[in-house]
Amino acid sequence: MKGLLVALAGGVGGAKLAWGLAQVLPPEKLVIVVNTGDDAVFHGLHVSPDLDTVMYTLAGIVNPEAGWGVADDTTAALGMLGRYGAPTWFRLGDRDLACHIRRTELLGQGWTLSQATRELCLALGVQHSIVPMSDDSVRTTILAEEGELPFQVYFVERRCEPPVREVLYVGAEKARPSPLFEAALNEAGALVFCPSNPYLSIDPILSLDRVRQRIAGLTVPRLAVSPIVGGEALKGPLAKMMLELGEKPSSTNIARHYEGLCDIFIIDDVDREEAEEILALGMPVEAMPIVMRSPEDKMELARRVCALAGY
Ligand code: FO1
Repeated sequence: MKGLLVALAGGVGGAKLAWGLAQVLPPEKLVIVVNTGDDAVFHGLHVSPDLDTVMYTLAGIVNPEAGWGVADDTTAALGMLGRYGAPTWFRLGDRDLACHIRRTELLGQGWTLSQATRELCLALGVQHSIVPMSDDSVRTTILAEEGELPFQVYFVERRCEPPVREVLYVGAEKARPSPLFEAALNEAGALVFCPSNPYLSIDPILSLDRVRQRIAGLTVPRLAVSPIVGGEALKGPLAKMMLELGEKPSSTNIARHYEGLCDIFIIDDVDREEAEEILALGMPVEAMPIVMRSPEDKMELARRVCALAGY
């Protein structure tokens, strides 16, 4: 009997593959471990953007245009908050706000983030396990030329414009993986790095106490799907960030990032010419269409990932 397929995810690209995997694998075979380095407090509410993006996507209520937030949401509450003088650059919709209010209430009653996430997911009918990477606080912080910026300030308020010098994961070295992440690592039959931004979504997970060593020591198939296609990021600031950090945006450089942690590297057909260089890093390469536009694209990529992982 195969163990769990453990998917590491964050952001919109990660949520898309997570959705595909959830169509292909039953709930008892899949654990989606999600970045919480992006979490922030707005209007006194604990917002977990990446957890919510995966939860809304699996629940079928995500805003399809943005890839985050709830479909057909309105912003009446945000409008009123603005009238009261609160900052409104972080666009929290009315339906979305309910999630943050409920989460904040549960956390205030002593629930862990893992417990609160399970409660919210069950309420939305999500059967698959969506697990925060940690119940402890980790805050991704951008060290820009002008100084340190909290992640959402950099990402949303400043639209990823400040050039990045370094990405910090404040609190990560002391943060323990969540109990279900820990258990999933013990029972893993395969590990998948979703096509998420390595710096913003995957590295916060890898920087948790002993997680990188645990993944380096896994003997089950470990696969990564490149978030770069033809030198461009599928979404978000990854290509710009790579240039600012002194790396050419390419699948090869993403593969280098996962050296020692990944056994099979999946690239898009258009990047086939990079296969040899990636293979030289010790990672066999599989080329296939990895741009997920339709539900069929997501399921097909998930099926191929599962087949390569032996599922
Ligand atoms: N992203 C934006 O670009 N602008 C927003 O105003 C914004 C609001 C927002 C509200 C709730 C939520 O769960 C996510 C939201 N996001 C927004 C997305 C989010 O900040 C990023 O996609 C992730 O943190 C990066 O993975």
